[in-house]
Amino acid sequence: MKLIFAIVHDEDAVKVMDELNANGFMVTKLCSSGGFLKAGNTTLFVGVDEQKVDDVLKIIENKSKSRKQMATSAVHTGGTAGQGLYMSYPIEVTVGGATVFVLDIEQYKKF
Ligand code: 2BA
Repeated sequence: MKLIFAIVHDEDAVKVMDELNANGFMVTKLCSSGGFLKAGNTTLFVGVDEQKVDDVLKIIENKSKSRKQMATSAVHTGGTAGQGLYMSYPIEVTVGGATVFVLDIEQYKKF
C-alpha cells in the first residue's frame, strides 16, 4: 500500500479528483498554501495498492497544468546588518503542474 500526496493548483483540484473518482480511486482534499508564494493550493492524498500507483500518477499528471505566477523578491541595497535599504522586485515563477510524494504505508485500516 502507498500513500500519494499531490500538491496541485486550486483550479486543477476538482478535475483531478473527478478523474480519480471516475477511475475508482478514493481521494481526500486538504486546503494548503505554499511557503514561497504564500498563495493557496490544494493537497490531495490517495491511498492505493502499489500496482495502481502509476495509474494515479498518470491521472494527476494529465489533469494538472503548469502556470506562470508573479512573486516578489527583496534585495539588500547596502548598509550594515539590520540596517540599510531593501528593494523588492517582481519575479516570475513556474508553478506545477503537480508536486507529488509517494510514501510507504505500514498499515491501512477502516473501522
Ligand atoms: P510555493 O512554495 O508557494 O512555491 C511556488 C513556486 O515558486 C514553486 O513551484 C517554484 O517554482 C517557486 N519556488 C518555490 N520556492 C522557491 C525558492 N526558494 N526560490 C525560487 N523559486 C521558488 P512548484 O515547485 O511547482 O511548487 C508548488 C507548490 O508545491 C509550492 O508552493 C509548495 O506548496 C509545494 N512544494 C513544492 N515542492 C515542495 C517540497 N519539496 N516540499 C513541500 N512542498 C513542496
